[in-house]
Amino acid sequence: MVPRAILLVLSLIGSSVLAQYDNSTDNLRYVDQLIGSANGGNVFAGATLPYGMAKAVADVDSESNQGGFTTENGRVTGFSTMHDSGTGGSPSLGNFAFFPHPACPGDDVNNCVFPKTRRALNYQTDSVKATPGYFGITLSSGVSAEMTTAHHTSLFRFKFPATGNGTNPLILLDLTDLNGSRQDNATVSVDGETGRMEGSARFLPSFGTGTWVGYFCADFKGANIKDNGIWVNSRADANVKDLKINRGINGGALPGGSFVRFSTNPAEGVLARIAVSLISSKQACRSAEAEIPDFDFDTIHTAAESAWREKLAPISVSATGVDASILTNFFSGIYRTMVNPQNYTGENPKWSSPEPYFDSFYCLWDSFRSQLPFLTILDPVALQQMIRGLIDTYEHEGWLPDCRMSLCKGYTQGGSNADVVLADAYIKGLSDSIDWTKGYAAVVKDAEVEPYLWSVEGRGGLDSWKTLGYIPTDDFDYKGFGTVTRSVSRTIEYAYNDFCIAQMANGLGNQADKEKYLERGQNWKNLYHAEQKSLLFNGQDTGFTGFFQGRYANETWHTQDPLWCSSIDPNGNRVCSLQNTGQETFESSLWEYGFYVPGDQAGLISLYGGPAAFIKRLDYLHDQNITYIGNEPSFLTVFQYHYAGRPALSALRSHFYIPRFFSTTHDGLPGNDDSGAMGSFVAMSMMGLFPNPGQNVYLITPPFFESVSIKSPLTGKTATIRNVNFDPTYAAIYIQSATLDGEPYTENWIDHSFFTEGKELVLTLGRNESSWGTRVEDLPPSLSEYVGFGNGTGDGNRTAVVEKRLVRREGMGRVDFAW
Ligand SMILES: *[C@@H]1O[C@H](CO)[C@@H](O)[C@H](O)[C@H]1NC(C)=O
Ligand SMILES: *[C@@H]1O[C@H](CO)[C@@H](O)[C@H](O)[C@H]1NC(C)=O
Ligand SMILES: *[C@@H]1O[C@H](CO)[C@@H](O)[C@H](O)[C@H]1NC(C)=O
Ligand SMILES: *[C@@H]1O[C@H](CO)[C@@H](O)[C@H](O)[C@H]1NC(C)=O
Ligand SMILES: *[C@@H]1O[C@H](CO)[C@@H](O)[C@H](O)[C@H]1NC(C)=O
Ligand SMILES: *[C@@H]1O[C@H](CO)[C@@H](O)[C@H](O)[C@H]1NC(C)=O
Ligand SMILES: *[C@@H]1O[C@H](CO)[C@@H](O)[C@H](O)[C@H]1NC(C)=O
Ligand SMILES: *[C@@H]1O[C@H](CO)[C@@H](O)[C@H](O)[C@H]1NC(C)=O
Ligand SMILES: *[C@@H]1O[C@H](CO)[C@@H](O)[C@H](O)[C@H]1NC(C)=O
Ligand SMILES: CC(=O)N[C@H]1CO[C@H](CO)[C@@H](O)[C@@H]1O
Repeated sequence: MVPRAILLVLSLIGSSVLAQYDNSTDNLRYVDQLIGSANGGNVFAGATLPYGMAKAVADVDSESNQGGFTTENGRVTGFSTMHDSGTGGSPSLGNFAFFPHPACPGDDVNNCVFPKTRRALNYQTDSVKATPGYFGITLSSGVSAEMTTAHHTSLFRFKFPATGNGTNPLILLDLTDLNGSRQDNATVSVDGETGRMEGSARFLPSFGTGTWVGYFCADFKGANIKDNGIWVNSRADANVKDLKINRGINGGALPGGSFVRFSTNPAEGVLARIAVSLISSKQACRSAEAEIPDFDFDTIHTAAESAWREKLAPISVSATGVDASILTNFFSGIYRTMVNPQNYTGENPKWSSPEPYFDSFYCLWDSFRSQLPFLTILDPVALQQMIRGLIDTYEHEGWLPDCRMSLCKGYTQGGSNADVVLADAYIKGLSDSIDWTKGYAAVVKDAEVEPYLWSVEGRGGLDSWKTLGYIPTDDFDYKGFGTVTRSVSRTIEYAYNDFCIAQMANGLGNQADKEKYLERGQNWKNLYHAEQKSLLFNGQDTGFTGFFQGRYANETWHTQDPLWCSSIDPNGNRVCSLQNTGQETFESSLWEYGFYVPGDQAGLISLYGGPAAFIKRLDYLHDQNITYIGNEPSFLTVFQYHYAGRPALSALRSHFYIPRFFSTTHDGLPGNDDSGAMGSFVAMSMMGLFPNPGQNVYLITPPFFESVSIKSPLTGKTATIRNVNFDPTYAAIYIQSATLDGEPYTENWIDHSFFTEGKELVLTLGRNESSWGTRVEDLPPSLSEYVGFGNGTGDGNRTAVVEKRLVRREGMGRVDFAW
């Protein structure tokens, strides 16, 4: 891909220059928003605040315009204010676009091109500039557009070619979204004198049910208004100030909106301010006036930049010796973890509540694995608000969401993974301002009560779950409805969900629930088919026996090839997602789901024949490309070597994937960023502590930097991981020994108190795998005992090990029991 201006700037910052900024907290210069803006990364590349509702960017008509702008094959159709980042499926949001025309031929407003499909223009490739809080681009018409945002409000600066006054530039506003989902009765009214535009329209969510209504308020400044009015299809009229428009009957929404023309063309450009609201256009106007009162572009831009600088400030890395692209990869990944979800506090029309409200959880199935755990470390205040919002959603809508966007219920992909999100925050000690009693009731409801529509909340098949201990392939479920597929992946995700609930029950002192959910947490065992073999598609035996398999209600086995829906499945037409003809595994294979037992890796290792056989199988999964690092179920598999006593292989594997599959080019992501999930994978892998979400466990690998420090925003204490013998060529990536606060440390994992208590972990590296972190007593907690771990280790004194951990965890106030 052609590097954009920002990449050129970064490459100019040579390592000699970098060295003097080693400990600087200005990490912003390493953020490249265009990473993942092409090749299906679907990243939002524009201007926004952290978790901002206003997200301004140029929208293009490329097929993959999910994030609005992409650098591949698109012409600019407008500049809209609401976006999501990294999502798959239909393009999300893209509401209320502006489009600038330098003039209407013959000065006749009807000669300007209004409909989106016809007005699209190419842009000057080298004009694209994207930095935190800013996006700029120049169209082939010569109009340059710059944009910055406050929380609900975008400010655009359009500079028209200097053709002199009298050419009457025009800005139109389009009642549209990216996917043309507008429903009937959208409205816009223009104030003839001031040019203020107010209106609203109803839209469809991009991966969910129902509809939602967005409101806006737009004002203009900097040039004299000549006239204004409304337009429908290709005709416009300055004498008409109010429009109420139908969807139309021909597929896409009938084009319509408003316009304003200017009689002057100042060199400083025309400013267009637009705020959005989900409550009313009056509320949008109030936000606009409060957030951007003076239309002062530079002030708003600087404030946005500062907000981002502050978010990235707690983390600092030593840049010594490492390529600038490593830093860019890291900080850009971190940046993307705070673009979505979006903070819609004060904008929720569905219920009134003093609780915060976040939206664009798109979806928790993606973000529970490392994005939300990462925010527990870097932005716990925000995560706490998100959790409160999720619990409040349960309070008012009856269920925790699995996926939620634009105030609507999104589709559930597997388990009720909000359970993992809540458990993760709970065991890591997130604030008491979270009502954990209610939070616990919410996860228990997921486990106990089947919703009528488990396609969008909770779980299906709960009768079978409670009686048979698995979701049968031919489940008879008359109580609730959803796509009756994915019986294997749902079973093993439900099992982990219950394991997480058991941990919360334990912390809350509910012994009976702890036992009950611990038991259900082992339901994954019911789908283990010990005789199941796996042949490659050429008929050759993979050599592995024993896989999860679908099972009928009569307890006989269903048959799905363990490699179907894997990344080497040669059948490109296989249906593997949420379609009703889908398989028993969601977006992945029996092979990969075969590792998804996060709470009982020791039990799984035994089932697969002990640590050596487990490693062999895990290697095969990666080496044969069965897993696909571009989809989230792969994340944990990179680090699962830790549980088999080979932490060195996790380090090796993470370097296998990064940067090979995650580079700093526009097409540098292996799949949809999924709201920052991929970004968090990169960030946590590179910082050397990867979470097993839902447990108080981070698996230790050497950071990609000589050192990484993170100041806990909650305690103000700074945790540091330092590599001794750091090798920027990454030949020495094996931990030989470690100390924690100066004391020898042999466990290959660490808990969250590392961050909150500001500890120091020093890792001494070498070029060869060592015995560090390999003994049974060094392994992370697991429900079952580790057995078969060879001489002198498997018989370690478990009681002593457990006691040691209990003592260590006292500071947390809540003890998890997972061993
Ligand atoms: C931080 O960087 C500055 C400038 O290079 C240097 O003078 C200072 O000693 C560094 N501070 C620490 C704590 O490393
Ligand atoms: C157009 O008019 C505005 C306001 O009178 C003035 O500031 C600007 O310089 C003029 N632009 C040109 C290109 O003449
Ligand atoms: C549009 O307005 C009509 C007439 O008031 C009403 O019947 C219809 O339900 C409205 N449709 C939408 C999507 O708001
Ligand atoms: C979310 O928005 C509310 C209301 O504007 C604000 O009070 C809160 O601090 C915001 N949360 C975050 C994490 O920015
Ligand atoms: C079990 O159920 C499956 C699916 O309905 C059916 O094909 C199979 O014949 C049944 N087997 C027995 C032994 O009942
Ligand atoms: C796996 O994929 C990589 C490219 O991503 C390729 O180089 C390698 O040969 C593949 N391995 C197998 C066994 O197909
Ligand atoms: C370390 O590994 C290298 C090859 O990677 C090998 O040549 C060397 O002998 C090893 N050193 C030790 C001490 O095992
Ligand atoms: C354990 O030690 C015995 C005797 O030294 C040896 O034969 C066996 O292979 C060892 N087992 C493992 C798993 O290392
Ligand atoms: C194991 O450790 C516990 C706690 O330190 C101790 O009470 C017990 O005696 C030990 N057992 C053996 C067999 O050494
Ligand atoms: C009206 C419209 O553009 N609909 C599109 C929404 O997105 C889906 C998936 O990308 C398309 O299939 C629709 O055509």
